[in-house]
Amino acid sequence: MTPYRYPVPRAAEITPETAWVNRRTVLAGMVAAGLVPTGLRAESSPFSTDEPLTDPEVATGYCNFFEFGTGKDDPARLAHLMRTDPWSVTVSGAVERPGQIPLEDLLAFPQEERIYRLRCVEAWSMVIPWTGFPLSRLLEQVGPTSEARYVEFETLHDPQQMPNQTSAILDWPYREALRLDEAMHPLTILATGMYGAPLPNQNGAPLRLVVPWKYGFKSIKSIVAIRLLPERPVSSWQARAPREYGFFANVNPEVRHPRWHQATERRLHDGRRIRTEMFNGYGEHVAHLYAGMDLHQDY
Ligand SMILES: Nc1nc2c(c(=O)[nH]1)N[C@H]1C(S)=C(S)[C@@H](COP(=O)(O)O)O[C@H]1N2
Ligand SMILES: [Mo]
Repeated sequence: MTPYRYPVPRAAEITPETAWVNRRTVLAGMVAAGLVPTGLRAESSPFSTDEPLTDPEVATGYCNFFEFGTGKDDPARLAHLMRTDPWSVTVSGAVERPGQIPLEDLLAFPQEERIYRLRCVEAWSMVIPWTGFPLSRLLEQVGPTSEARYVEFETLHDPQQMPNQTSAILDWPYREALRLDEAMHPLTILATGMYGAPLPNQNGAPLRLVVPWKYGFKSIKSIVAIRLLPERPVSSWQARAPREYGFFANVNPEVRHPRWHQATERRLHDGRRIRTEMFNGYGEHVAHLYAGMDLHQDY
């Protein structure tokens, strides 16, 4: 398969297979015609990789979003059940200005395009052009107090819209967290779109975290709550299997996961197996955050 290259192919070149492909094709057409919302007209970033992009049909069809099922195609089939409008994010805890922020206010922040590698702990990876804004932009607006050390995120919790939340596979809602300095790092973004179009539901619409030097499970989808905390919280994956999922979850080829080697990864767009890089290749930007830490201990 030839590597996918931006911009997206003309709608006529894509064979619609299912309803969700159809919707995405329509979006691609809208992008080409300049009809996407102005909030998604993004500046590109020096943080972007110039590696070939993953085909959008792969990135939107092969997903992990356990709220809709554990199969890779469950999210694409079922995520239309989630209502993303209206949407808001509640910010609470150790902040000067807590409150409920409507999605529209977040879309009004200047949006940038960031082409990032996404490395799943299951040892596959993709290259995705996200649209979004630095999480620091939002945190500066709400003003962390001197107590704030960690930032916790929570996904929507509503089994009516997320059918697999009736299962006990995770302690819902899905929760993730970062240390405050990781959250403030300029590589850390809240994504509102991908491939120049609004985020498809299965990829975490309308707002998801993207932390490219960490395993994919840190990049929590469909965020409804953000809490600033003095103490380190326990994430959903840590609670489920603490030996398998550490708090930091930095991509590290030297620390193996009990079920998957982390030394190599499979690029989903061409099936190529490549060597995994420390911090997913973002070490020059983030290694200093972990100076003096034993990353075998703090995995
Ligand atoms: N709420 C929520 N966020 C989630 C997940 C999930 O199951 N639920 N899966 C995570 C995992 S394991 C990965 S690899 C990425 C996958 O993102 P993608 O499907 O957009 O590629 O989302 C992460 N965010
Ligand atoms: Mo993952």
